[in-house]
Amino acid sequence: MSEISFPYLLNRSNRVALVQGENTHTYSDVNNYINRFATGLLGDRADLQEERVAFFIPASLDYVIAMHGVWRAGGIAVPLNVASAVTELDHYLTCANVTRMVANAEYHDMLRDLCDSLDILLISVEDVLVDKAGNLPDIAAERRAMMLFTSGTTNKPKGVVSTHKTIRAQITTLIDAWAWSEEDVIPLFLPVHHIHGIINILSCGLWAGATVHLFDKFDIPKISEQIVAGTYNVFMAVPTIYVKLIQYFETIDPTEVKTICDGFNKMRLNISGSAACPVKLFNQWRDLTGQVLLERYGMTEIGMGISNPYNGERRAGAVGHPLPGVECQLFDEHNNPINEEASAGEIRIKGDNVFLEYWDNESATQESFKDGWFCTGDVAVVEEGYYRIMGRSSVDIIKSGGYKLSALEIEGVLLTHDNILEVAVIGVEDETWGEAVTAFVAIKDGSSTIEIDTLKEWCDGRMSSYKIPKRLIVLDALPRNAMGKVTKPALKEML
Ligand code: MLC
Ligand code: AMP
Repeated sequence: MSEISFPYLLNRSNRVALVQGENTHTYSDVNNYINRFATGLLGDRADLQEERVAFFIPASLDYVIAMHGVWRAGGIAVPLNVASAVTELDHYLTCANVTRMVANAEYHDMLRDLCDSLDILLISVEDVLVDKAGNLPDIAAERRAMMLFTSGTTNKPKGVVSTHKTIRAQITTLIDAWAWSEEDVIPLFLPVHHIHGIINILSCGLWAGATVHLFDKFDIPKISEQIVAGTYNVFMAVPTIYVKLIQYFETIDPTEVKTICDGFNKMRLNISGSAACPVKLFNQWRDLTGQVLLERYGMTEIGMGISNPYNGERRAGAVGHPLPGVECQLFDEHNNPINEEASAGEIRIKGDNVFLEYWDNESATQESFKDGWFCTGDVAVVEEGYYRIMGRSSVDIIKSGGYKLSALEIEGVLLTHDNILEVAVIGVEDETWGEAVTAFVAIKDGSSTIEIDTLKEWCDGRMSSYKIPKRLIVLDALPRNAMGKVTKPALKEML
C-alpha cells in the first residue's frame, strides 16, 4: 500500500489559497486550520478509521477545513447539498451511517431534530478546532476518502465512494491536461457536493497552488464585477451558466456587456461540462467573448474521462479525447467493443480515476462493472478521434442545469400526493436547463385536478427545489405498452 503524503494542499507559505468576500486565506493559514481541526476531530483516537463525517457547509473556508480535516484524520468526507429537503438528508445520513455532522451554527436549529433522531453528533468547525495541532495518522492511498450521492436508475441516490488514489488520479490528469499553475485564479460558484465544484475547481486549484474565489451561489453581478476587474484567468461552469450569462447580457447596457466580454476574452481558459453544450451556445460564446469553450465529459463515478484539447482543435458538439490515464472504450449492446468510427456505443471506462464502490450496495457496484470496465450508461460515437455524446441509455435520468436527477425518485414523491393516481416524469429539451423536469399525471377518480403552481407549492420541502417539475400535463391515463409499462418515448412525442 502506498501512503498519501497529502499534496492536496501544500504549505505554500504566504500564497493566497482562498478568497471569500473581503477575506483572504494563505496556504499556510489554511493548513494550520486543517491540522488543528483534524486533531480536534481525532480527540484521543489515533485515526478515524473511515468514520463517515458529513458536512453541511456552503463553499467557504470552513468547508475546506472540514473536507481536508476529515481526510487528514483518516475519515470519509460526506459533503451534503445545503439545498436538500429534510427527507433527502435523512436518506444520505442513514445510507452513509454518518456519526458526526459539521454545520455552520446558523443551520443547527434546522438540523438538530434530524441529527438527534439518527444519533448523529451535530458540531461546528469552531467547536472542533483545538489550539495546537497534534500527531496525525499516515493514510494509505487506497483508503476510502469521500462519498458523494448520485441519482441513477433507482429511486434513491447511491453513495459513490472514492479513495485518495481515485481523487489524486482525477486531479492530476486535469492539472496536466488543462495546464493548471500557481498563477491561476478561478471563481467557484458551483455547488460543493458534486465533483465539478469539488474536484475540477476546488481540488485542482489548491493542488496547483492557485487561488480559488469562493461564492455561496452563482451571483452574476458580483462575479461579473471581478471578471471586468481581470481577477480571473480560468472559468469553469455548466452550460446553463453560460446561457444565464447571455440572458443577463440582454438585460444590461451594451457597453457593460462589452466590458464583461472583454474580461472573459483575456482569460486563458473557459470550460463547459456536466451536460451537453449545444453548438449554438458554443458559437454564441465565441462570438461574444472570443473564447472557444473547452468542453469535457465526466461523471461522479469517474471524475473527468474525456476532454477537448487545451492546445489543438476544440470541436463544437464534441467532448474530445480520453484524458491521459483514462482508458475509454465503446461497447455495443452485446458487450462487444466497437472499434470502427461513427458506430454508436456505450462509453465504458477503466483507470485509477474510477470510484471504488457504491457504499453498502454490492449489487449495484457489481452491476455497474463489466469485465473491469465501468459502464457509464452514456452513448457516444467517435468521429476523427473526437468523442461525441449521443445520449443516455436510460430515459429515467434527467440532466437539468448540470444536476443529474432520477425520474423515479421524483415520481416516488409525486405519487404520495393525495390526488395523483399515476405519474411519469421525463426530461424535455429546454434552452436554459438542457432538460426541464416534466411530469405527466393521471388524477384519482373523484379528486380535483392539479395546477402546476399548486403542485410546485406542494413539492416545496419534499424535494430539493431544482427537482420540482417545471411543467405538468394532466392526462386521463398514461400510455402503456403490452407489458403495462408506461411508454416514456410516447410522452416525449406528445410534446
Ligand atoms: C436552480 N433551479 C433549477 C436548477 N437550479 N431548476 C432546474 N434545474 C436546475 N439545475 C431553480 C430553483 O429551484 C429556483 O426555482 C430557480 O431556479 C432559481 O434558483 P437559483 O438557485 O437562484 O438558480 P441559479 O443560481 O441560477 O442556479 C442555476 C445553476 C445551478 C445553474 C447555477 O443549477 C447549478 O449550480 N448547477 C450546477 C450543478 C452542478 O454542479 N452539477 C455538476 C454535477 S457533477 P424557483 O421556482 O424556486 O424560482 C457532474 C460531472 C461532470 O455532472 O461532468 O461535471
Ligand atoms: P453526474 O452523475 O452528476 O456526475 O453526471 C454525469 C453525467 O453528466 C454523465 O453521465 C453524462 O450523462 C453527463 N455529462 C457530463 N458531461 C457531459 C457533456 N460534456 N456532454 C454531455 N453529457 C455530459
